[in-house]
Amino acid sequence: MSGRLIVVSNRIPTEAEPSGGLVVALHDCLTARGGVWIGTSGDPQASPEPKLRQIADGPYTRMVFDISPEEHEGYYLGYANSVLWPLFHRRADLIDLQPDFADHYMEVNRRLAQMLADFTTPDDLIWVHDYHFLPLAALMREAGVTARIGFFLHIPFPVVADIMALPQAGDLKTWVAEFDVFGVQTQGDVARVMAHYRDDPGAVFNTQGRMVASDTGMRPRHFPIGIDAQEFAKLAAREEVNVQLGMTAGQKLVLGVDRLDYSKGLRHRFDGFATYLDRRTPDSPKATLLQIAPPSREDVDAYRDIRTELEQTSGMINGAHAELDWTPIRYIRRSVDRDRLAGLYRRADVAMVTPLADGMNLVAKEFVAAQDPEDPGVLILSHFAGAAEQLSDALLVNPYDPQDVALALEQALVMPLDERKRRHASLRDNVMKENIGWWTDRYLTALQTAPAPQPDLYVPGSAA
Ligand code: ADQ
Repeated sequence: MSGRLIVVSNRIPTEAEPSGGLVVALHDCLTARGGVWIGTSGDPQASPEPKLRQIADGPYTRMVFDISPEEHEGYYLGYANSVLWPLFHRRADLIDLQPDFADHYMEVNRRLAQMLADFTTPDDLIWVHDYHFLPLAALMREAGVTARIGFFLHIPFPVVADIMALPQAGDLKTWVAEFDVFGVQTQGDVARVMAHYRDDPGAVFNTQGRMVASDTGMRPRHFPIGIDAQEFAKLAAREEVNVQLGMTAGQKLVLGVDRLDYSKGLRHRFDGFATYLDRRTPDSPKATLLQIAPPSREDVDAYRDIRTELEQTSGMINGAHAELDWTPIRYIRRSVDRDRLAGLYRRADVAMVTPLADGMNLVAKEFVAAQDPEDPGVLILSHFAGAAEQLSDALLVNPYDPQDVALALEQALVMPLDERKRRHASLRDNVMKENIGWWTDRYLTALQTAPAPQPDLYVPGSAA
């Protein structure tokens, strides 16, 4: 590759040696290839200058740009997290449509597009991450960028009916089509991207049924994101000894680990666990659900109520079922550091990963990597997590149905060792092979070998 790799994401790591799966993967990839990582500074400025500022140099360069406090409200809290996030997670009922949200979103993207046009050369490879920057390729093309531009969507792509709730539904077609590679997590996402163009004479489908937006040649492709599984497995084996939970012998540990977000289905999970408790017989194992869920995005209205709702629900369930030596639900709002988390995964008998919608869900993969292959725990996984496409040997559940969740929990808690080992071996095989290095290489190869960008903008509804 002759040009530089340029990664764009809303946040960029500020520490010299960053932690966390995706961030580490991009850090390693940029360290090996050289390049630039660009994101917002996280420090809103009254009058942001249209300039990229270098904040660190080394094997690769980190650059930031400022946004104003109003743009933080409108672009980040508003359009990205109060419109696109709920819409893409099948919660169109939660979207908050305010006209200045879209204006600020476009303004931030337009300013960044111009900064990138001034900064990049035609040989560079530009890799844009996530829903904060959907219009970036279209705006960069307008600003004269001819380099290859790829996109990766970390969250699910919505169904057409939900997209219609977006006032910019037509624009979304152009935004997506202008990327040379539009990467999504799953085959289901690819199908939903294609459905978005199905009735559009401006889009054509090749003989394999793959979509090619006529003017641009863009292809949606799936790239299921992975984790650094080897590393995580080592960490978990080392840390298990440090986990002290104060549980009595014979009690089983059921673990939930999530950001506090309505898409993660926590209240439904508690309902499923309560149904398990209601169905218990005297012989059933005593299980404690340890749910770790630190609050996130508390500035967004839709996030404030979940916390209270969960505290009330867990309080009611404990009130009905707790005994002197047993608290059925332990709900922890503090964040847990990575080492401890790895040890907890290893110690857990069951993990409940039951989102109502999720691009992938890395917790499911971390749990699998952390298990002792000779005595593994059981993964209960929602059909609606992207990870379900790869991890089909988990116990797959419908998170909306508390009976289904309770039955899976009963099955998991008494599953014989040979079945646990068989299921885990298959899951582990996938998590180890399709790891984060595999994902980065696969994506960048696709972008490097994508057909050269076409100069014309895709116009929805216009036949080629
Ligand atoms: P997230 O919604 O943040 O990411 P997820 O993939 O579940 O979701 O987790 C990200 C990371 O945060 C994991 O490494 C996990 O260990 C950590 N984490 C989560 N809860 C934690 C807690 N309570 N304490 C400490 N650490 C915690 C988005 C998409 C996902 C997609 C990822 C990557 O929403 O669907 O899998 O990007 O593409």
